[in-house]
Amino acid sequence: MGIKILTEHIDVPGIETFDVYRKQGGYTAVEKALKTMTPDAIVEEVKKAGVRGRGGAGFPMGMKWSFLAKPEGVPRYLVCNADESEPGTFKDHYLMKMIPHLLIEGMIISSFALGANKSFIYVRGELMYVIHILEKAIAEATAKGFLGKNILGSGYDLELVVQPGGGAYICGEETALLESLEGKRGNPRNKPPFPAVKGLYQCPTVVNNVESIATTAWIVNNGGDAYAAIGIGRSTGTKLISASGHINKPGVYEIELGVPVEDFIYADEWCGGIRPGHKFKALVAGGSSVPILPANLALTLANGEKRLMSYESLSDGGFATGTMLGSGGFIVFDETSCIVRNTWNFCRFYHHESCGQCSPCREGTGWMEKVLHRIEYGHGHQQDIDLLVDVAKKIEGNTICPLGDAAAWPVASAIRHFRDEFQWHIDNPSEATQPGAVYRGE
Ligand code: L3W
Ligand code: SF4
Repeated sequence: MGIKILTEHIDVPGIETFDVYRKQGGYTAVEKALKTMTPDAIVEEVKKAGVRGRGGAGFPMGMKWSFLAKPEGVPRYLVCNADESEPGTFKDHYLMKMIPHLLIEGMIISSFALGANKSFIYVRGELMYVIHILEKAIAEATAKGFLGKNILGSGYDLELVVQPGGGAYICGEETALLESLEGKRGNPRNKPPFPAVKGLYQCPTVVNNVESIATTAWIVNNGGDAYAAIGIGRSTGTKLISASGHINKPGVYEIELGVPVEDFIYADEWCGGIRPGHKFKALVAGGSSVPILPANLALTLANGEKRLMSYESLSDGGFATGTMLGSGGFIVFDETSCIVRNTWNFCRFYHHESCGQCSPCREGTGWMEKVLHRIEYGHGHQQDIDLLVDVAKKIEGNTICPLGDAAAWPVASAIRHFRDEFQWHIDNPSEATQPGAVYRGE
């Protein structure tokens, strides 16, 4: 078993309570940070750690922190993005429900480092029970003097607010989240200005994912260099992977970055292989927004080396032969999966979740969904495959927020790698529309 930074104590009975968490060494990082470190020293350790944003973009966390504007007399905010709605991604929810104090500890450290006195955890609205778990944990931490006024006698004050989300995927996009937090409809804003300059209530704001914030306790306790020594290259540390699909052991796994994709799928300590009697067909490695890969490209790079679970290795080959680590939503498909149906399903999701502000996304996702639907249901036209490629291209890079790209990439990549399957649906409508019919390459 590899090193565990976030999940080491996750199975300890009662770890969701303050007392048990504290017995396992919890809140020692807050003590160290507030009593012995300056905010700048904490930012420095996070920079040294090289930890990259775990929500999907992989943007260096320390760099984001150092972009935070600090105008005199203007409040700064830290907002934790716990809206986790990416299909295939369920790791933040797991972390919060199992070990809520780890996130709270990270929020205290990060808020102190950024000079924020009021911070927010914006939680996916459907997860009311997680919201209750967090609120209970916040009440415990406050009662023990780790939140509120003059924390541990340091003179530092922090109010931590849990906000239920608006129930839309788009509210996980950082600027839509801020709009929603302000009580408005969750429409993404144009960037720049980035939240680091104009965020919540137009004040400087850092928005970080749950998993990113939760790492800061370990970084403060062990140092940024120790964190950077874990993982591979610029993919430092560990990553929570939400594994689902046709594998023997779906679940949330903490892996050291750099594990071969093949080992992650087949080793008993992780996914435990493809379900008995079936073959690995395709992989979505980083949540529904990233390009899908056929099994051979998922396992092996163009140079014959094994593909690794890291930001660089997963994107090796660009979009021609690679994909992205994204949020770590790892969905495995066996040969019984219809790629056309799956692509339509993802596209239907993005069409439904588009906020409608930009025409390429609003109209394009709708058209792609319609065309995919007719191919899947046996009414495809010969020109439909090229039409889909064209619509996807026109969306990509032409929208306010990444939802447009997120809708375009799965379609473009499915056609790039599984064009035969789309063609088969168009050429054999009566066969393709039989229940459970799947193209098997014959
Ligand atoms: C200040 C600059 N700040 C960039 C900040 C920016 C943001 C971060 C990354 O999208 C992706 C998306 C999904 N000054 C800055 C700056 N920043 N330049 O850095 O920004 P960006 O634009 O690269 O990405 P994003 O808007 O954060 C996130 C993908 O993740 N995804 C998963 C999404 C879903 C979930 C979920 O449900 N939990 O995570 C999967 O791939 O498609 O591409 O903070 O402000 N000059
Ligand atoms: Fe809204 Fe889509 Fe434009 Fe994002 S890309 S702002 S979701 S219309």
